[in-house]
Amino acid sequence: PSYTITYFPVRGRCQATRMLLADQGQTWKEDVVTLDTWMKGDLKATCLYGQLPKFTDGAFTLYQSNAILRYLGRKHGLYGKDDQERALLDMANDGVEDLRNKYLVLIYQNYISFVDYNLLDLLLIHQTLAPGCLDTFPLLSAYVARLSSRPNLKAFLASPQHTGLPINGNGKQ
Ligand code: GTB
Repeated sequence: PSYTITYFPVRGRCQATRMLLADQGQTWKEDVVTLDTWMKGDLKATCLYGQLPKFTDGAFTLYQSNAILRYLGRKHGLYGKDDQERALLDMANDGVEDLRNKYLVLIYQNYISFVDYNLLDLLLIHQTLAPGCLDTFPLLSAYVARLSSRPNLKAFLASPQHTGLPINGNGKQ
Protein backbone atom coordinates (compact mmCIF):
# COMPACT_ATOMS: atom_id res chain seq x y z
CA PRO A 1 0.00 0.00 0.00
CA SER A 2 1.10 3.56 -0.64
CA TYR A 3 -0.51 4.83 2.56
CA THR A 4 1.28 4.66 5.91
CA ILE A 5 -0.08 5.71 9.29
CA THR A 6 2.53 6.46 11.93
CA TYR A 7 0.91 6.57 15.35
CA PHE A 8 0.83 5.25 18.90
CA PRO A 9 -0.78 1.85 19.54
CA VAL A 10 -4.22 3.37 20.19
CA ARG A 11 -7.32 4.26 18.15
CA GLY A 12 -6.99 7.90 19.26
CA ARG A 13 -6.88 10.44 16.46
CA CYS A 14 -6.35 7.80 13.75
CA GLN A 15 -9.37 5.58 13.91
CA ALA A 16 -11.58 7.76 11.72
CA THR A 17 -8.84 7.64 9.07
CA ARG A 18 -8.59 3.86 9.44
CA MET A 19 -12.38 3.53 9.18
CA LEU A 20 -12.43 5.67 6.05
CA LEU A 21 -9.66 3.63 4.42
CA ALA A 22 -11.15 0.27 5.40
CA ASP A 23 -14.64 1.23 4.25
CA GLN A 24 -13.30 2.53 0.96
CA GLY A 25 -11.51 -0.75 0.32
CA GLN A 26 -8.03 0.71 0.77
CA THR A 27 -5.02 -0.90 2.40
CA TRP A 28 -2.39 0.86 4.43
CA LYS A 29 0.71 0.17 6.47
CA GLU A 30 0.85 0.80 10.20
CA ASP A 31 4.06 2.20 11.65
CA VAL A 32 3.42 1.74 15.37
CA VAL A 33 5.36 4.00 17.73
CA THR A 34 5.62 2.89 21.34
CA LEU A 35 5.77 5.52 24.06
CA ASP A 36 9.33 4.36 24.86
CA THR A 37 10.43 5.08 21.29
CA TRP A 38 8.56 8.39 21.26
CA MET A 39 10.16 9.50 24.53
CA LYS A 40 13.61 9.22 22.93
CA GLY A 41 12.61 12.34 21.00
CA ASP A 42 14.21 11.65 17.61
CA LEU A 43 10.91 11.07 15.80
CA LYS A 44 9.20 13.96 17.59
CA ALA A 45 11.94 16.29 16.36
CA THR A 46 11.13 15.38 12.76
CA CYS A 47 7.36 15.91 13.09
CA LEU A 48 6.09 19.25 11.83
CA TYR A 49 4.12 19.98 15.03
CA GLY A 50 6.08 17.60 17.24
CA GLN A 51 3.12 15.24 17.34
CA LEU A 52 1.56 12.18 15.75
CA PRO A 53 -0.31 11.05 13.68
CA LYS A 54 1.88 11.28 10.65
CA PHE A 55 0.40 10.11 7.36
CA THR A 56 2.25 9.40 4.15
CA ASP A 57 0.95 8.75 0.67
CA GLY A 58 4.10 7.63 -1.12
CA ALA A 59 6.52 10.55 -0.84
CA PHE A 60 3.80 12.95 0.32
CA THR A 61 3.68 13.57 4.09
CA LEU A 62 0.87 15.06 6.16
CA TYR A 63 0.34 15.88 9.83
CA GLN A 64 -2.89 16.90 11.62
CA SER A 65 -5.63 14.27 11.77
CA ASN A 66 -8.31 16.48 10.21
CA ALA A 67 -6.04 17.47 7.32
CA ILE A 68 -5.43 13.75 6.76
CA LEU A 69 -9.19 13.08 6.74
CA ARG A 70 -9.81 15.95 4.34
CA TYR A 71 -7.04 14.78 2.01
CA LEU A 72 -8.51 11.29 1.89
CA GLY A 73 -12.00 12.77 1.60
CA ARG A 74 -10.92 14.64 -1.53
CA LYS A 75 -9.00 11.72 -2.93
CA HIS A 76 -11.79 9.19 -2.48
CA GLY A 77 -14.75 11.34 -3.49
CA LEU A 78 -16.03 11.91 0.04
CA TYR A 79 -15.85 15.71 0.12
CA GLY A 80 -19.09 16.90 -1.44
CA LYS A 81 -19.88 17.97 -4.99
CA ASP A 82 -19.50 21.77 -4.81
CA ASP A 83 -18.14 24.57 -2.60
CA GLN A 84 -21.34 24.83 -0.58
CA GLU A 85 -21.45 21.10 0.18
CA ARG A 86 -17.78 21.22 1.09
CA ALA A 87 -18.43 24.18 3.39
CA LEU A 88 -21.24 22.23 5.10
CA LEU A 89 -18.96 19.21 5.49
CA ASP A 90 -16.22 21.45 6.95
CA MET A 91 -18.76 22.90 9.37
CA ALA A 92 -19.87 19.43 10.47
CA ASN A 93 -16.27 18.30 10.88
CA ASP A 94 -15.41 21.37 12.97
CA GLY A 95 -18.40 20.45 15.16
CA VAL A 96 -17.04 16.92 15.58
CA GLU A 97 -13.63 18.40 16.48
CA ASP A 98 -15.26 20.57 19.17
CA LEU A 99 -16.91 17.45 20.61
CA ARG A 100 -13.66 15.47 20.42
CA ASN A 101 -11.81 18.19 22.30
CA LYS A 102 -14.41 18.06 25.08
CA TYR A 103 -14.05 14.28 25.20
CA LEU A 104 -10.22 14.60 25.34
CA VAL A 105 -10.48 16.89 28.38
CA LEU A 106 -12.69 14.27 30.02
CA ILE A 107 -10.28 11.44 29.25
CA TYR A 108 -6.87 13.04 29.76
CA GLN A 109 -7.39 15.62 32.48
CA ASN A 110 -7.65 14.93 36.17
CA TYR A 111 -11.13 15.81 37.39
CA ILE A 112 -10.76 14.83 40.87
CA SER A 113 -12.48 17.14 43.38
CA PHE A 114 -13.48 16.96 47.04
CA VAL A 115 -16.93 15.82 45.92
CA ASP A 116 -15.43 12.62 44.48
CA TYR A 117 -14.05 11.61 47.89
CA ASN A 118 -17.37 12.36 49.53
CA LEU A 119 -19.34 10.36 46.96
CA LEU A 120 -16.85 7.48 46.96
CA ASP A 121 -17.12 7.22 50.75
CA LEU A 122 -20.89 6.97 50.55
CA LEU A 123 -20.87 4.47 47.69
CA LEU A 124 -18.33 2.24 49.49
CA ILE A 125 -20.57 2.33 52.58
CA HIS A 126 -23.51 1.23 50.43
CA GLN A 127 -21.47 -1.61 48.98
CA THR A 128 -20.61 -2.79 52.49
CA LEU A 129 -24.12 -2.48 53.91
CA ALA A 130 -25.89 -3.81 50.81
CA PRO A 131 -23.38 -5.90 48.83
CA GLY A 132 -24.14 -5.94 45.13
CA CYS A 133 -26.35 -2.85 45.31
CA LEU A 134 -24.33 -1.16 42.56
CA ASP A 135 -24.26 -4.18 40.28
CA THR A 136 -27.11 -2.87 38.12
CA PHE A 137 -25.47 0.56 37.87
CA PRO A 138 -22.46 0.03 35.58
CA LEU A 139 -21.45 3.69 35.46
CA LEU A 140 -21.44 4.03 39.24
CA SER A 141 -19.62 0.68 39.62
CA ALA A 142 -16.99 1.80 37.12
CA TYR A 143 -16.69 5.12 38.93
CA VAL A 144 -16.05 3.36 42.26
CA ALA A 145 -13.51 1.03 40.63
CA ARG A 146 -11.74 3.88 38.86
CA LEU A 147 -11.43 6.11 41.91
CA SER A 148 -10.50 3.23 44.21
CA SER A 149 -7.64 2.27 41.90
CA ARG A 150 -5.85 5.62 42.23
CA PRO A 151 -2.54 4.43 43.73
CA ASN A 152 -2.48 6.56 46.90
CA LEU A 153 -6.17 6.04 47.54
CA LYS A 154 -5.90 2.31 46.87
CA ALA A 155 -3.14 2.04 49.50
CA PHE A 156 -5.17 4.08 51.98
CA LEU A 157 -8.32 1.99 51.45
CA ALA A 158 -6.29 -1.16 52.14
CA SER A 159 -4.66 0.30 55.26
CA PRO A 160 -5.79 -0.07 58.90
CA GLN A 161 -6.70 3.63 58.82
CA HIS A 162 -9.63 2.57 56.66
CA THR A 163 -10.24 -1.13 57.21
CA GLY A 164 -9.61 -0.87 60.97
CA LEU A 165 -12.37 1.67 61.57
CA PRO A 166 -16.07 0.84 61.84
CA ILE A 167 -18.28 2.70 59.40
CA ASN A 168 -20.31 4.21 62.21
CA GLY A 169 -20.88 3.97 65.92
CA ASN A 170 -24.03 1.91 66.26
CA GLY A 171 -22.76 -1.44 65.04
CA LYS A 172 -24.76 -1.50 61.79
CA GLN A 173 -22.14 -2.49 59.30
N1 GTB B 1 -4.10 18.48 16.25
C1 GTB B 1 -3.34 17.26 16.18
C2 GTB B 1 -4.07 16.25 15.28
O1 GTB B 1 -5.30 16.34 15.17
O2 GTB B 1 -3.40 15.40 14.65
C3 GTB B 1 -3.18 16.71 17.59
C4 GTB B 1 -2.24 15.54 17.59
C5 GTB B 1 -1.96 15.03 19.00
O3 GTB B 1 -2.57 15.49 20.00
N2 GTB B 1 -1.04 14.08 19.07
C6 GTB B 1 -0.68 13.48 20.33
C7 GTB B 1 0.85 13.43 20.44
O4 GTB B 1 1.54 13.27 19.48
C8 GTB B 1 -1.15 12.02 20.35
S1 GTB B 1 -2.90 11.86 20.23
N3 GTB B 1 1.33 13.51 21.68
C9 GTB B 1 2.73 13.37 21.96
C10 GTB B 1 3.42 14.68 22.18
O5 GTB B 1 2.79 15.75 22.08
O6 GTB B 1 4.64 14.62 22.48
C11 GTB B 1 -3.38 11.52 21.92
C12 GTB B 1 -2.68 10.36 22.54
C13 GTB B 1 -2.25 10.51 23.82
C14 GTB B 1 -1.63 9.44 24.47
C15 GTB B 1 -1.44 8.25 23.80
N4 GTB B 1 -0.81 7.16 24.45
O7 GTB B 1 -0.48 7.24 25.66
O8 GTB B 1 -0.59 6.11 23.83
C16 GTB B 1 -1.87 8.12 22.50
C17 GTB B 1 -2.50 9.19 21.86
